[in-house]
Formats: sequence, C-alpha cells, structure tokens
Amino acid sequence: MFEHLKKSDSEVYEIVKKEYRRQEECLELIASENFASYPVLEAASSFFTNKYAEGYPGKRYYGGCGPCDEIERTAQERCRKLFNAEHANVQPHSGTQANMAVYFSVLSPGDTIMGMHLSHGGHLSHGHPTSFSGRYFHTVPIELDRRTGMIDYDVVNRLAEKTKPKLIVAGASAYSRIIDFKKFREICDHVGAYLMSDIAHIAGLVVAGLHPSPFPHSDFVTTTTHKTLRGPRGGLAMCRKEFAELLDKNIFPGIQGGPFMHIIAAKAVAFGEAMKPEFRLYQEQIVKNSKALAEGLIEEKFNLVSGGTDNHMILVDLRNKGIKGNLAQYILEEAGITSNKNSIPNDTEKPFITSGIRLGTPAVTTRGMKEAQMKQIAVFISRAINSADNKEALKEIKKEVRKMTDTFPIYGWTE
Ligand code: DSN
Repeated sequence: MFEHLKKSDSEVYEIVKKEYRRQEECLELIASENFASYPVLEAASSFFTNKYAEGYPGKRYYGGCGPCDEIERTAQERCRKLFNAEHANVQPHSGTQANMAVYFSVLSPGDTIMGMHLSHGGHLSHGHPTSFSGRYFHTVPIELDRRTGMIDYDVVNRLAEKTKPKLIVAGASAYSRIIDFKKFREICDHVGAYLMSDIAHIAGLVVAGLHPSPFPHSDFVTTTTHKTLRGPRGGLAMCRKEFAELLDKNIFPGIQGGPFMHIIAAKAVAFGEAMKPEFRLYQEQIVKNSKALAEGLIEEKFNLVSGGTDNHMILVDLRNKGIKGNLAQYILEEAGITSNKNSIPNDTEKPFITSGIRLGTPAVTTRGMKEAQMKQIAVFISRAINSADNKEALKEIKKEVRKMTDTFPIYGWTE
C-alpha cells in the first residue's frame, strides 16, 4: 500500500504515515470520527476519482458515464433499503450541504427554521448566525431543559406555536439522549412545518434499530456517512417521494457541481457493510461502551450533561473540575487521548474555550475495545485531567494508552 506515493512524493508519504501512526497509537474519542474499512478506503481512492458525472444516472452532462450510473444506482438502492427511505440522493459532499439542499428545496430566504442551539447540542447548519443557515433564514433556537439537560417537547411545541417555523430540524451534534422524531412530527403537524431530521451522528444506530428511525415521521432526512455509519467522508439526503425531484434539483445543479463518484462508490461499500449482521453487533457494542465509559466517568466524579447517555456520545461538564474545555482537550492529547472541546448548555465560555468536552465510542469500538477498556479509559481521563501541570504524569499515561492501543490494532499496515 502507498508504494507509488512513497516512490514519487516522499514528503507527502511521510505526512500520511504520521497520520496513520497517530490514529493507531492514540485513543480516538471524537464522537463524530471512525475508522473506515479497507474496502471503503479502496473504493474511495479508486479510478472513479477521475470521472466527471454531473447530473444523475441516465441523465448526465458527460459521456462515458456507464459505470458511474451503475455505481450511483447501486448506492441509491442500498441507501433506500438501509434507511427505509422512499428517495435517496447520495451526492451531497457533506452533511451541511445535504441540509442546505433541503432548506433550499422548501424555504425562501427569510423563512423561519427551528433547530437546537449550538451550545444545546445543535449544529452550525441548524441555524447558527455564523452559518449560511442563520444568515439566509430567520432562526429560532431550541434550548435544553436546564434541570434535565434533555429536550422538553412541550417547550418545543409552545415555541413552535409562538414562532410558526416553516421547517423544524430534529437532530444534534452533541446530544447524548434519544430523539423522539414522532413527537417532532406532531409538533410540525400542529404548526404546519416541514420536518427535517439530521441523523448524522446516530445513522449507524438507526440502521441497527438501536435508535428510533426518523422515517416515516420526517419529510427529509439528512446524514453524514462517516460517523457511526463508518463510511467515507460525505453526506446523504433522503426524502418522501413527493419531494424527490425538488431535492435532486437543489443538490445538482442547485448547490453542487460534479458528484464525487469515488466517494459514492465508497458509500455503496459502506451501505453494503451496514446491511450485514456484524454491523448490528458493532452498533450494540458502541452503545454498551458509551454507557460503560459514562459510568466510569461518573465514578471519577465527572458531571455529564443529562446525567448519562443513550447513544454513542457523552458530553462532560467540566466546571466542577476547574478546567476549561480547550485545556482539557490539550491535556488529553498530551496523554494520547483525542477528544474535542465542546460548549455545554448555557455555557458562559466562548466556543473556542468552552466548559466541556465531548467523547464518543464509535472509533474505539471499531478497533475491538469493550467495556473493560472503557472503564480503564475513564481512569486515564481522570488521571490526565488531575495532572494538568504534570508533564511526567501525562507521559506515563501516554505510555499506558500506547500499550492499550497496541493490543487493539486498526489497520495493521506495515511498510
Ligand atoms: N463536525 C461534526 C461533529 O463533530 O459533530 C458535525 O458535522
């Protein structure tokens, strides 16, 4: 592997190798990351990289699109089956672009959308003022209940009654509890809004039946393909049949040019993997691991937003530990643990500082780790946070982390 790159561009080759080592040697706890399989990686770097295929299967703006049509149809069909969707567009380059295409399908600039506030678990593309979504549309942020750290559907309903959104986004980037899509549908029906469910984080759990499906409740469902779904980096947009033409038009030519056919090929491979029984077992282990990590952290006196987790993710409120999210992220990295600083509900710190960190188990579960390792990781985290000023202690934890990661190799690539 990489023998051509090694020969022709040793500078880039060495950097690729560094990234490989980082992934193998560190504990990857970023909730939105995962390790795609070799078949997914091979498809993503395949000869489809070279091909332009603007348009859709059977209706392209370029010649030579026979295999492109075949691979895109395969991806569409597998995607529809996997999510039980009436229509699937596999071309979005990312989750944000999938969301943008949906908004542009049914909204006009200035229309009102409602979605979770960024520091209450939402995503930039759910209406944050710095994103296109908050600049083109009037947005009403949903906040979590202060006491429980969870969505209060009665409050959402009252907010919707008052503000009359044209579209409601059900979905999150940092919410560790089940999202009740049925309740969101009822609220949408009550105020005449479209429902777009963004399942980027939980797509794998949905496929495995471990989180309620956004269908049949949603008009549109968007996701990325690289988080719990463990595919290539990319997006997907699905919808009811009645919106199919509108959605397709708003992806191409609406907001994108040529589709990334190599990534579509890799998406098809990932969907194939997600149809296998092993995938369900993998998703079950993600949740077991997440709960075990949460328990371990609670034993180490960490406060978790909402008190625990139902999914692959944990949001830690660090205020009782006297450390900000940015410093915690740095300290953990020094100890060989990769995480990300994250705002917590009603955070008084700026998004680049934050009072929390977000942790997730999809990646460590892919490498075969189980509950026992999660308990040990919770202790590593606690020791590291308590050793913020002690470089030697952090080095020692890093050594122990390395011992653990060596026992659970990911790709086993040797030069
Ligand atoms: N940036 C992603 C995450 O980390 O959750 C969402 O797109």
